[in-house]
Amino acid sequence: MFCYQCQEAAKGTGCTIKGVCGKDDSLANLQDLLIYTLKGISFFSTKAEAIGKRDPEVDDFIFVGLFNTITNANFDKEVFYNQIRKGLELRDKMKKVCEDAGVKLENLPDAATFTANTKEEMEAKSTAKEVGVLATENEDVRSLRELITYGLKGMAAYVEHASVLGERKEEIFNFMQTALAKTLDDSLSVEDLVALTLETGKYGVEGMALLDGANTTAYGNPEITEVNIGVGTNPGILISGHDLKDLEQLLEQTEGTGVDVYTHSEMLPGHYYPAFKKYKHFVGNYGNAWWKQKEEFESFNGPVLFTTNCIVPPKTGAKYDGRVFTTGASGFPGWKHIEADENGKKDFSEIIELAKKCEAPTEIETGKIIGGFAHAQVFALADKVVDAVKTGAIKRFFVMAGCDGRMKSREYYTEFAEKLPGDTVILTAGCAKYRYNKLKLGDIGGIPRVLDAGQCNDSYSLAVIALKLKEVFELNDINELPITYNIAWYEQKAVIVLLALLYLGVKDIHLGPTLPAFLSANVAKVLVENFGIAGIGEVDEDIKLFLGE
Ligand code: FSO
Ligand code: SF4
Repeated sequence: MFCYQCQEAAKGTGCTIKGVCGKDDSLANLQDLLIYTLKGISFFSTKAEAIGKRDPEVDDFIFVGLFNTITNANFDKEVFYNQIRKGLELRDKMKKVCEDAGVKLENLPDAATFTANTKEEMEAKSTAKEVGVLATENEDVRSLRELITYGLKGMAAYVEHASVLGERKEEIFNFMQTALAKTLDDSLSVEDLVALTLETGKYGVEGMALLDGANTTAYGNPEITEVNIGVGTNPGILISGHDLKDLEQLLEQTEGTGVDVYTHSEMLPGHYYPAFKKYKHFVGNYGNAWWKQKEEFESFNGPVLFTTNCIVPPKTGAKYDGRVFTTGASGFPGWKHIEADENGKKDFSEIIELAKKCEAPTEIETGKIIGGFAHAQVFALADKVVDAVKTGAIKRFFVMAGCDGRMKSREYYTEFAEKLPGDTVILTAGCAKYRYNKLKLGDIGGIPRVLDAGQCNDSYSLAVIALKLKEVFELNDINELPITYNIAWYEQKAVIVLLALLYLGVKDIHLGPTLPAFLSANVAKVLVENFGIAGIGEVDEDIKLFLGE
């Protein structure tokens, strides 16, 4: 195996024996083979699309397949055998569509022609040199191909969530397939791939906008909300991940059953949506970011439902092992996976029955956290915010969106938030917020000093807010605003958020706790020279630097 797609890549270069995430060698290889299969499908589907013969089944298959391979999403090898088998059938179907339409097919790459019918054949192929990341010998081309692929993975997650809510955009699907096919094309230069990287950011913005529209149309605009972090006396179900449709169905099905619902990690922003406020049994948020789950699932006492990524493999004998369920793109061997029926309906009754037999959660903290500052809510407060900037009550905003993770070096973000002067405001989204959302940082004239827009995809809101401020202050460039970007990353959704910000013209983003292992020296140089991307340093020095002191 060779994997360097997330921030925890071993030794800062790549996992080669076993993933720090818990993914083993053969699972990593199968994930590579699935991506390789998706590229093969895209080779034909882009040609079919060009002659007006697109197939929505391909769109779905591509985004689900990409999503399956996001860090911590799916550890179930059976899922990958199945996906590769289905993918090869779909690839050959699209090949036939091209042939029947008389499309000239020549110089077919191996991804478009290989066969693997049995699990053994798939495993053998998955270790072949041409399949993995290291198949691309030129380090810069490899770096850019992977940067694009990881961006597409993040984009895939967002369009999948939008799609279950009925919002789809062919233009985005076409781009995803075109970009995948281009990663097979040896004739593209480094410059071509840099351009494709920025185009990936463009479609990242579109994907996040699509999901924002889907979420807010279905559930209303997030609004200022106090979320309880203590517990009640009923047994509960803990829901994690990002899929709001799953949250909706779980809330509907648990109503009146005596079972409460709590959010974990990235599902916290579910509380900010008006549509979910009517559920009295939607009690609060339990715990912190994804990586604390080993302890927190134990003390939660009830069942857990994973709707997307962020699974940490349990320790052998973990008390909660028998009460975890997955759905959507997530999966783990031995944990029951709940499928949707043909109408998208999921039956959570088994989880609810199990919950009834469990004890209520053990309280691990008490109090409230505040959030719900997505674009509409911030626009509603615009006068107040603009006034505070004009009077100097707010000197600077710090966008600290992104991810949390288990590395000790992430303590930087807590210290950074604590040491920021009182006339600064943190804008956040994603699970990065857990590093400082329970600190008592106070407010500025009623505006909390930490404004949480929501999930990682709601970083889109932060961009919309920045663009609005640029307009209000009549500036020519988004970079003239008093906003500093100090972003934490972990997995591939953060990659698409980063590419989206670059596409929007945001400069001088600081990225930590470490720079991606998949950036070659030359690609990193391009990002530094053109966009001012930098890492992080020591808290005190960084704050001085950002405040221009
Ligand atoms: Fe995972 Fe966090 Fe939202 Fe990231 S919980 S790490 S960018 O924020 O994706 O899923
Ligand atoms: Fe390593 Fe991250 Fe890849 Fe897991 S996803 S194998 S931790 S680089």
